[in-house]
Amino acid sequence: MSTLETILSDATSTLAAVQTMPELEQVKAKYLGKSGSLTEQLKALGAMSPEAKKIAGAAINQVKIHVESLISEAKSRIAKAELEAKLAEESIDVTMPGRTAGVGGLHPVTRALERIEALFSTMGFAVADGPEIETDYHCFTALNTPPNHPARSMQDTFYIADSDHVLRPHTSPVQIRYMEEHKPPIRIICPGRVYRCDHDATHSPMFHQIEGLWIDEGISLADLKGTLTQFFRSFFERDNMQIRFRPSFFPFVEPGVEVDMEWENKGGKIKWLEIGGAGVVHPQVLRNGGIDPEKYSGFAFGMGLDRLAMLKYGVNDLRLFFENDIKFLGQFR
Ligand code: 2U9
Repeated sequence: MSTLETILSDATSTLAAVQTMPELEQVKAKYLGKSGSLTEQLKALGAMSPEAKKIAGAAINQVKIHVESLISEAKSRIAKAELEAKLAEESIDVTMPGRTAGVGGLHPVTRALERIEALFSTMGFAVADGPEIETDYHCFTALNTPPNHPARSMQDTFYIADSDHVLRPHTSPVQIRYMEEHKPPIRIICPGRVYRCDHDATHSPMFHQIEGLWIDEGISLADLKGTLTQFFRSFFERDNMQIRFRPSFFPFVEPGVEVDMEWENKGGKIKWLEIGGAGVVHPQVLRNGGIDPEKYSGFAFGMGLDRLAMLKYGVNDLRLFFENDIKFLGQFR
């Protein structure tokens, strides 16, 4: 066998066995590299006569072309095998659960509020709102609590220096404004943020209240009792929950009542829980709102929305509602 034939048959079997790209590079260098066997053959042409050079050169080139095509065949074979191996290794497990997009949810206080609004709307109440920065008049004076009245300290709020504005300590000014602009019958609930100088596990300087007002001819304490009893039973889904009304004092109502509900604590013990305040709107407050107390009467009530949400969802620290911790909030989706 001539040298060229040996080179070709050697290259053919070597290239058929090559498995990886680095191996292929080595084999390529062995034949076509700087001191590869075919390169050496070509170099030897220089010492030949023109006649011999022509014949030998053509033969070497033919083998070179053949070897080059064997190399490119091996190259695509290896590339294909490598791709297949990679795909097999990276195979997708279609039984794996998908990655969900982080879906948000409503804040528990918002959820409680939406539920409360829905329940009161079935009883014919509309929702009203108003400014959080309020005049001293709408927060206190119109509600029968003139400057220096001792009841002001009960709801001490944040006063804005050198102005007659405060951060509202209750949503009652919303009812005053509503009365100024509407004639009875009036049937509204007023939810919203309110502010007081207080901060512990059950008090936050900002919290949420929901107040209500129903004014018409002949509205009495009996309507108040029926409305609130119905509301608490529906909200807590307890058809025979007992609601208790105890005499109390608030400057804007007469008579005034504290509202308690029957509540079973963790140990299964039934006790009374104070849940709001209410009363028949004071005649002077009606007059302040432009309503004739000789013709109309009404009741009003107030309760802490956050507290209702705490009881409904079993949350024991009010501050959790306002810390925006996703681990806490994520439980209410
Ligand atoms: C007008 C007339 C009367 C609203 C009332 C209460 C009693 C009351 C507290 C309950 C829990 C506030 O969040 S709380 O601390 N509220 O006790 N609120 S009567 O009376 C009004 C309101 C507006 C025009």
